[in-house]
Amino acid sequence: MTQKFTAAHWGTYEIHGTGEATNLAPLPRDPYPARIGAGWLDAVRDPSTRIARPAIREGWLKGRDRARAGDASFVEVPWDEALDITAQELSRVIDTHGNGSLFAGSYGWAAAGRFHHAQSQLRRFLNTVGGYVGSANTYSHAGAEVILPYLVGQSNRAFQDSMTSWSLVAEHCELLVAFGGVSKRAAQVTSSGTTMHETQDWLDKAHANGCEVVNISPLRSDVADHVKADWIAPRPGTDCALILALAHELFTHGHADQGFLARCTNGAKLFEDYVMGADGTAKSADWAAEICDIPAATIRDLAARMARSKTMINLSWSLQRADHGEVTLWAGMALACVLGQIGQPGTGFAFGYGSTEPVGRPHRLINWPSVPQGKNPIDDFIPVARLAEMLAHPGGSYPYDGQRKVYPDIKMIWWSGGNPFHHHQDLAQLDRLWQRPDTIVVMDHSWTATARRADIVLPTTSALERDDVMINRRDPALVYMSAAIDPVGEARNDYDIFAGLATRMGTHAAFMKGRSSQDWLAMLWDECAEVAVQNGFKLPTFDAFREMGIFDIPDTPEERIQLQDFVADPDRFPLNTASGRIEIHSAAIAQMTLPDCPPLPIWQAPAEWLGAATAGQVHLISGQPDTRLHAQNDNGPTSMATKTRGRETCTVHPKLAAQHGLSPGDVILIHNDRGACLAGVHISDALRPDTIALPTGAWLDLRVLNGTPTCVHGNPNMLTLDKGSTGLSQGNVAHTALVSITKWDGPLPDITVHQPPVILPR
Ligand SMILES: Nc1nc2c(c(=O)[nH]1)N[C@H]1C(S)=C(S)[C@@H](COP(=O)(O)OP(=O)(O)OC[C@H]3O[C@@H](n4cnc5c(=O)[nH]c(N)nc54)[C@H](O)[C@@H]3O)O[C@H]1N2
Ligand SMILES: Nc1nc2c(c(=O)[nH]1)N[C@H]1C(S)=C(S)[C@@H](COP(=O)(O)OP(=O)(O)OC[C@H]3O[C@@H](n4cnc5c(=O)[nH]c(N)nc54)[C@H](O)[C@@H]3O)O[C@H]1N2
Ligand SMILES: [Mo]
Repeated sequence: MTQKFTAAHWGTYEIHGTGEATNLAPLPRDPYPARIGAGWLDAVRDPSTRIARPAIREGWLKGRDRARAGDASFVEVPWDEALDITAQELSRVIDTHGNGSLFAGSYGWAAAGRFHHAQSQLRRFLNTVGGYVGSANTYSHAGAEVILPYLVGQSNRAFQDSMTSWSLVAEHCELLVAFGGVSKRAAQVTSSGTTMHETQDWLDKAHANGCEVVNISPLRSDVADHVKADWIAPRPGTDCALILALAHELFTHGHADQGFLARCTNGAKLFEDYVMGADGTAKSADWAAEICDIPAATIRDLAARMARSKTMINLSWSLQRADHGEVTLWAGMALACVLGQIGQPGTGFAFGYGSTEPVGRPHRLINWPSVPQGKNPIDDFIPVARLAEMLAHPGGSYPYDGQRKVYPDIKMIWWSGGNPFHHHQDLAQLDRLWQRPDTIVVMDHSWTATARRADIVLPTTSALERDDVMINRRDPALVYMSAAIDPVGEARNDYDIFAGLATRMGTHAAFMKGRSSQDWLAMLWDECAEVAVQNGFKLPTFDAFREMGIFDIPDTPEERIQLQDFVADPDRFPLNTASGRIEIHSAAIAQMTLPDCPPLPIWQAPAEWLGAATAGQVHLISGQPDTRLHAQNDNGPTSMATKTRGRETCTVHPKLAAQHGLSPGDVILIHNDRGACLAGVHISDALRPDTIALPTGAWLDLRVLNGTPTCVHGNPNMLTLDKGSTGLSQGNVAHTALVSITKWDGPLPDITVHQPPVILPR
């Protein structure tokens, strides 16, 4: 029997077991298999969290009410009836209010396969019925997506693709200054799948080769202990001030590379003037020491080390998921320009080493085809994280990327393959605004907090229940994903659900093009074969690929040095920016006259930070979880094993624990004006005493306790701030939040979100 495989955003697995899979084993070639994978199969097979049959919220079915509380009852209906009701409602909304009242941004990570990609299928379908209002950019790095074209004339995607290769960092870099660290935790994940995890391996190689690592982060664990990084822990959200002070030191001691600044940048003199104090304040080490709450000597020492070393400055993506986050990114790039090491092997500037696995991978990139989505006749969209504001202010106007946009009036929301009641900030507010549309359709395989707040719930298969292909331009292998288990309950593939809806909407031919899913896979493979030939190699036949499971692309190693040509000859290879240079000053951004996004990277205090905290407040870091992908697999054994008394575990410094009389295993209430959550206590000195760390992804289990909306399970987005990072990108600011903590001595409320909702028979 030939070995079968499957893949997820966190890795590729051998399917073990006869008939239904009994185990998913990481590939032997993978040096650092993801911890996340161990909980996958059990999470997906868990009957209490799977949506077994189509379900309609009782209140909506009986009287079209909008009381979408997380504890609503649902009525199960047969597929035909569910599809009839959905199609009728979709037609009603389109006929009465137009397609511009249908929001289907549907942001989220869904599954890794190329064909059964939830959002692509949704968009393909809706494009056949007149379109929808979409969303632009990502929760991951909206700030970078919008600002990078102004700074370097490249999209974020192109910038990620051209990032200097890890192999060159390992070989040449003497000092890796890592803002937000480089963690094995976040590097478990690759959008669209991966056959290996190498980031930690590369970091280990750099370390073994004598590269010193400086971890600038509130958490020591953002760099693995054995790398022996120096740890500098500024107040969260103050990196921009630290970066400016490092530049100030370089200018002051004649260590600025004025030649590089003159040749390769625009506006360097304005930046130098600002840093040196033209506005009345020198951005000195002493100045930043106050803001960042670290010793001035540490800043001076770091600047001196950077000046005498081959230095790479890396910013993790987290730094721009914060108030004014894109400005911090800009400052980081400006600092790298002052140092003048951009365009050289293993030094300069990087964005996102460690934030996902493939960033900086020394492999050739191949642009594989994807399933065509068709064209959306509606050109309206919102910046992805402005969801709640859109629901609150139909007709309201706001700035975005140099434009003034107007929020649409949304009557229907359709979400497939994402979980806004995981990913959005200030969930109590979203919960209130979620009651506004007439109708909400959710497609998912599990009873997520979002599915529980839908009117129509259509159960999909998970990636383990269908054949698909992992074809990812950043990976050196292609994987045929075989079904590992039978569909759970009456779950259907997203594609088949839309096929049923398209029949009812009269767009069956346009949506399906007469093809089954297997036909689409074969067609995709044929298109891939053409791309392979253009790239100088041959793919096996589709049947042979299905048999072999993994196809290793030949000759994939390829090293890159970001901006190498440009730096070597800026006149011959100008950047696609207004000046043709790296823009340390941007006239285009100046013209936008945004109060919160100046034309230079300058320090602005964030909306919430420790420098303006009231007594007792601490900063909340809610980074990505080690044991799951966002909220996926939270119900599985790997995630559950790290909970404390069933709740998400929050890391608290011993000093803070002492102040509050906390012991390991206690439960705390974390609260602010927006809401609260309960979390278990883990005590560790590996973070700043005035900072707590609560990973994202505990399924929202919302109650009102003592008058306050409270997640009894530990979802940090009860506490985070929902605002645009600036009027430029409108990115989310998940890492900008002040909270207070109190020991919880009351009875512990049950966690019910891993149990199914009340299901009524038809
Ligand atoms: N506080 C805080 N919040 C954050 C962040 C943070 O750092 N801090 N990070 C943000 C970031 S960067 C991101 S990317 C977001 C992530 O937010 P999301 O991507 O929305 O989170 P997931 O839990 O991955 O949601 C994916 C959903 O798709 C479903 N799914 C899986 N397979 C299929 C399928 O085949 N079909 C369908 N229809 N559904 C499927 C899963 O069950 C799951 O519910 O969170 C953001 N939120
Ligand atoms: N295991 C796992 N890995 C993942 C994901 C997952 O869900 N699980 N999600 C993936 C996705 S969608 C994304 S977008 C990436 C995100 O990748 P990142 O943005 O790199 O991940 P985070 O965990 O949000 O943040 C990394 C670290 O930044 C630090 N940090 C937070 N605020 C500040 C600050 O103000 N200054 C400094 N210097 N450091 C700060 C925190 O200590 C945090 O541990 O992760 C990906 N990887
Ligand atoms: Mo993300």
